[in-house]
Amino acid sequence: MDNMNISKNDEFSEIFLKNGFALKLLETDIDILLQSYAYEKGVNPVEHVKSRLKSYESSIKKLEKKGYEINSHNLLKHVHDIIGIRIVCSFLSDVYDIVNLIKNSKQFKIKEEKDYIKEPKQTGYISYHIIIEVPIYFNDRTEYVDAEIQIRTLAMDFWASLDHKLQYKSLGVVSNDIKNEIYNCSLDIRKLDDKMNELNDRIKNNKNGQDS
Ligand code: 0O2
Repeated sequence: MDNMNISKNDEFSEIFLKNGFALKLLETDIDILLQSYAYEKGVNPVEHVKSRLKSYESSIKKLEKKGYEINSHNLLKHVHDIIGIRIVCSFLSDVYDIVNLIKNSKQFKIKEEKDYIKEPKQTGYISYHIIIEVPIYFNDRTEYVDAEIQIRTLAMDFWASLDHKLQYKSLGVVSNDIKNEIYNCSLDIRKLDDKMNELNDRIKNNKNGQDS
């Protein structure tokens, strides 16, 4: 975000400015947390991390979609993912290891959790979401900014990225048949994740001489 374009007294601009600050802090915190974990364990369960600041337009669209009046109060109250960080892991068990890592880390204040792995959304969407509050120091006081961390496997990420284009944010009309087929693909994804997780467990056990 270009700070030079911020006009004082504009409540929306101030929200996005603070979110920009919080994102920078969070990116560093997450990076340090994940690197320290990989160093300690001797393996890296994370394939990649992606972060983004939701655009003003897309934040307003989200408020509209939820049926709220467009104002800064509603934006703060009802849009919790202006800051989004996505941690993509190799295996299903890695997702829960990273979830626990974040939950046990004292630096993050957890506001909400959504386990769409245990209970996928109607579309077939599978992922684990944690909403946290990021403290920022702004004009002599500490304030808290919401951020959404999505933790998922490569397979879940593959499905979600394509679903995003095909259906979730598509402007075209998607028939129920196609919706069902996309949903069925998510069941296949889940099966693959379970299988890969099982193979990973067997290989790990084999290292200890338990699988021949
Ligand atoms: P974008 O463009 O990805 O940022 P709520 O907590 O229910 O009041 P919210 O934030 O809608 O409100 O919660 P939810 O359902 O947990 O969704 C948050 C994000 O999860 C979405 O952000 C998507 O990124 C992702 N998501 C949720 N459902 C689906 C789905 O069916 N398909 C795909 N591909 N992604 C999904 P945005 O802002 O809606 O979209």
